Amino acid sequence: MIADIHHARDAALHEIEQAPTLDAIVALQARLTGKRSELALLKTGLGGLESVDERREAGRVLNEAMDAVVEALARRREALESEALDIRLAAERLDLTETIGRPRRGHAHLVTQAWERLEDVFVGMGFQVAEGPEVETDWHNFEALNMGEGHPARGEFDTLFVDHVPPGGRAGSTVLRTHTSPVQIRTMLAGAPPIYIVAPGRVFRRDTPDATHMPVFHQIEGLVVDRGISMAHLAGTIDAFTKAFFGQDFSSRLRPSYFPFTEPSAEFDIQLPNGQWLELGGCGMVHPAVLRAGGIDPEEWSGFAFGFGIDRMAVMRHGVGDIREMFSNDIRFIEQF
Ligand code: FA5
Repeated sequence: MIADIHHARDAALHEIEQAPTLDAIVALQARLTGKRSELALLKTGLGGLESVDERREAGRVLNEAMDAVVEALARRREALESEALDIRLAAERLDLTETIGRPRRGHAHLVTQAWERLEDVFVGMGFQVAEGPEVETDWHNFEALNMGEGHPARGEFDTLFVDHVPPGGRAGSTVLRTHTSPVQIRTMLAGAPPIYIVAPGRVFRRDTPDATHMPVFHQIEGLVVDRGISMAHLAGTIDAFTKAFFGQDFSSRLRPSYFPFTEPSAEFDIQLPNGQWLELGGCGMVHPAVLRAGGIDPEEWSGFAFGFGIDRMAVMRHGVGDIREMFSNDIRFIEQF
């Protein structure tokens, strides 16, 4: 009897040791510890033993054997559970070192980069940064800039109007600013000369998008008002700026032009190292009527102003073929800069 019990116990322990899965353990538990298990059947045979001592001894060994089986089942279940957990953790593991080792950082948009660099260059030349609103009055955007109502130059700016009538104003007198030049007026009215400011900002025109035009684009305005300012100061400033912003292999030229708010006026072009010319903006000596609109006496003060397209500068600086590329939000393009 004792030998049978040991045999049954050893066979059970061996099976448990070999159990490959948790499901197998569940099945073994029923088979090795249930009512029809070999040990349970041996128990029913206890009554057949002759002496009380023999029965007691066999009963003790049987209980020990059952305890050993139950304990072995628990141990094997625990081992299999921890194995399963390891496997799941390995499968769900995120390799954080992939991002830590090679971080994918974003960067500022090309136009923002150019905008910030322009500010840096001009601040380095002693200018302060000013700003004005994108929704402007007709007066600041046109009238004070020597473009009264019906002035033909207004036709140059394909204006977007805002459906807003200010108190005491008239319909059609609120516009999306067509250029940054109204900041000239706001700056002059806000303080007294000497004035050395640049004003970068977003401007709007009903222009059809093409390789060099966008309906929403960016300009940087410059305004200097001081005693004895001449065209030579303007030319020198633009030359210094061109070299600082684009590099020594870029050159610039001024072409005679016309703007109602400057007299004389010029167009400012720059030349790429490959020889191609691009118009970047307009400039000139601030018109006396504009100084007066800004509350400044033209007999005492003179000044120059310029307004450049920031988007076109970014295009030039990076050799982008088409201005629209910068606003297509194509990550393959944007990531190159
Ligand atoms: C002006 O807007 C004047 N306010 C500039 C100025 C300021 C002259 C101060 C004199 C004194 P213009 O319309 O030419 O000028 O525009 C200036 C520059 O803005 C252009 O040379 C060009 O670089 C850029 N620009 C104009 N229209 C667009 C457009 N649709 N898309 C992108 N850039 C443009």
